[in-house]
Parts: sequence; C-alpha cells; structure tokens
Amino acid sequence: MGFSDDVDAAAEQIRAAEEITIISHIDADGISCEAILSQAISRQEIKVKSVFVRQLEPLTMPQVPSDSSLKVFMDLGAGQQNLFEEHCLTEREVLIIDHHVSQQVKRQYTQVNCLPYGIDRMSAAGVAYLVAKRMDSANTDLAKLAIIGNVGDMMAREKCGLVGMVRTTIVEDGIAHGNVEVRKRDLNCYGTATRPLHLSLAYNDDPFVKGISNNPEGARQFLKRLGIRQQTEKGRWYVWEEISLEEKRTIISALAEQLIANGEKTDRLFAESYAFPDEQPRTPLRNAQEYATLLNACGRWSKPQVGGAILRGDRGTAYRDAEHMLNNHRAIIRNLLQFILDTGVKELENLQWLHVGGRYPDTIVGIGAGMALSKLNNKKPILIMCEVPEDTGLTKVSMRTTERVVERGIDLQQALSDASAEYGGGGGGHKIAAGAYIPKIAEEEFVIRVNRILGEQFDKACPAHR
Ligand SMILES: [Mn+2]
Repeated sequence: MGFSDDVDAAAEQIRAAEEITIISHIDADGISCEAILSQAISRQEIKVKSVFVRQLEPLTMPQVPSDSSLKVFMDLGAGQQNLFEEHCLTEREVLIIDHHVSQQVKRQYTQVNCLPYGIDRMSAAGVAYLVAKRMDSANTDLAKLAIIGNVGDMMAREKCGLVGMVRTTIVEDGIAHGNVEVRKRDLNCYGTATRPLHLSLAYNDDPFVKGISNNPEGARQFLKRLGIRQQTEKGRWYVWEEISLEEKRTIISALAEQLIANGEKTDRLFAESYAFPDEQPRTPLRNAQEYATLLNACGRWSKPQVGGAILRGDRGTAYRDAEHMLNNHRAIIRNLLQFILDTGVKELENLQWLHVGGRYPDTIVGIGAGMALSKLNNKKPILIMCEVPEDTGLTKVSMRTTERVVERGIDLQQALSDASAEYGGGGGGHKIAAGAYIPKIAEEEFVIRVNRILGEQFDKACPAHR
C-alpha cells in the first residue's frame, strides 16, 4: 500500500458515508482542510457538518458528536488515537487526514497521512486536497485553498518555496485552474499585498539585512537612494505587488549587494511566491502568506468558521469581521513583542526565555516569540511560557528558532517532546517552531532540561564546534 492507495481508500470511505462530521484544527491549515473537504463532500450531495477544536485532548473530545456519522479528523488525530479508543470510536466511524506523527493503538483507524511515506513538506490541507481531487477531478478549484494551508503551516519556509508533491501536483493544478499564479525568484518577504514597501522590507529578517531589517526609517532611506517611488501623488504607499518588475529587480540586487558587503549569504533573499489573481489587489487575500495570516487571526479569535466562509467566497460580513480580527491580532502581537523586549529575556547557554504570565492569549504567544527572536540574539532559540486560561495548573511553552539554527542540528519539536515526556505533557510542532503544555509547578526544571537537550543536539550535529 502506498500513499496514493491511502488517498483512494479515504475517498472511498467518504463516498460511502451517509452523513459526515469534520473535526478540524483552528489554524490556517485546519481551516483550509475543512473548507476543502466539506465543499468536496457537499458537491457529492452528502450531508456534512464541521466542528473546530483548538487541539484534540480529553477536554475537547466531548465536542465530537456521538452519533452515527463518519468522523473525519483533519490536521489532528494521528497523534491522539488513544483518545478515540477511550471514547469507544470504532474503525468504521473514524477517518484521519493528517500530517503529524502517528500513534500506535490497538484499533486500526483508517488514516491518510503523508508523513509515514517520507513526505514531510505537505500539510494536512495538501492531503485533504488530494482526497478531494480523488473524489472528483473537477475539484481542482480547491488547490488554491490547499496552497494557503501549506504556506500557513510553513511548508514553504525552509526551501523558500513549496516542494515535492505539493509543488508538482497541487500548485500545478492551481495554475491550470487559473486561480493561482507562481512568482519564481520573488523577494522572500512578507506583506507584499498590504504593507508599504519600506515596512515590508523592514519587517523581513530572513535574511537579516543590516540597516534595513527591523529598521523602517533605514528601509525608507534605502528605497529613496535607489530612486524608487514610494507613494502615489495622493500620498498612498505603494506595496511590493504593484511596483514594476524593473523596480523589483533594482531593490533585490541592491539588497544582495548589502548582504555580500556584510559577508552574508544571499540564498534566502529569493523565494517562490503564490499569488491569487482572482482576488482584489492590495488585500490580504492576494497571496498565500497573507491569506494564511488572515485565517490564523480568525482561528485565534475563536472564529474559524469566519475563515471558512471567506475560503468559500464570502466577501461581505465574514470578510469585514476577519479584517477586524486581523487588525486586533496585529495590534496585540505588536504589544506582546514590545513586552518581551521591554522586560528582557533570561539567557541560558543554549536558549533564552521569559514567562509572560496571563497577559496575552496563549494562542498568540508563539507568534510573539518568533517576532521577538529577530530582535534578540537569533543564534539561540527562544522559549516563552504563559498561563493557560482554561487550566490554572498548566503552563504553555512556545519555542521558536531560525533556519540557520535548525541547519546546525536543532529540533525544537524533539526537544520539547523529550523534555515534557515525563510529565505526560505533549510536545508538538516542527524543528523550527514547537509548543508544549507542562504542569505549572515544573516550569523552572523544564527550562533547564530543554537547555540541556538543546546542548546535546548542538553537540551531536557538530561536536567540534563547541
Ligand atoms: Mn497542519
């Protein structure tokens, strides 16, 4: 049995069902998954309803209905199959569509998961899309949604573009359908549809360009020196997507020169980007990255259905609500970032850390950690702890690092899951970004333990280095 057989089996199981409940995750990948599969199912005239959960755990299991419907778990479930057994779910009523590490249990739940086949650069939305396409080859309009989910789950981060089957099948389907446009060797930069040029450059730190990254005024002067128009006659700021190809080239080669002058590599200056020509210019819907942020904002404000409505084409109330959440989302992240910088982190040999208490929603702490890292010593992973509003005995831990540090042997997902194993706390995520829940009383010991594990990872990858 190969991955493609599993996709077949999943499509079969869905087609045979009379009624389906989708249980999906509240992030951009999970929201995209739900929109892809639920539309594909409705198009077959099968009844479907959806439930979103922040994560699948004993507390959220009661949200899974105990009825006769087929329960399709998306972007979660692979690692929580013990919960299915505990809740007496049978093999017949469960289907898992996921890309996370799977857990061995007695029951053989049907699962379609790219990870065991060595496909580690595909998110759950990618798997969901392949199933939807197998259900009906006319579903290629949904490739766009799968691209948003993959980009939202940072599948394009490491290689500066989507790779493998996601690139060769899903992106190509999107291009052929006409609602996806690929820009090869675009600037590796966020906010190309909505941020003024200089802010887009200043907020970018991968690669970090001295005098420009984290320096809006420096970026503005840089553009001025290059003779790039920055504002319209009426004073509106231009964004990256609307300037000419020639202007883009001028900016990119000047940035490359700066990097070379500082003895830095230029390989991460370029990235393949995914644009959506069917969306309004200068809105967050115009490219996969900003679209994913909009969906994440919906999820983090506990309104994943609003994100789902936008993916289904709602540009009225849902879109206005989402824009509002996006603005709030950004304001509170800026505030958190400032709090981390003002308070300062404590440094250990292999990491830097801070506890932000109950000041910020636990759902945004990881994002704040990532942003703070670029303004701190980015050679050391950052670890931020915060309180969990639903459970005063628990602490949420979020860690972030950079591609360069991952290249040196660091795996944050492994570090957190090893360090929290003994508390039964789950660690999830990726090499570059991971999170875990631990008992509040174990906080200090935990930080020390993670520090030690990171040291071991550094040593193992490069013993001579230290
Ligand atoms: Mn995912």
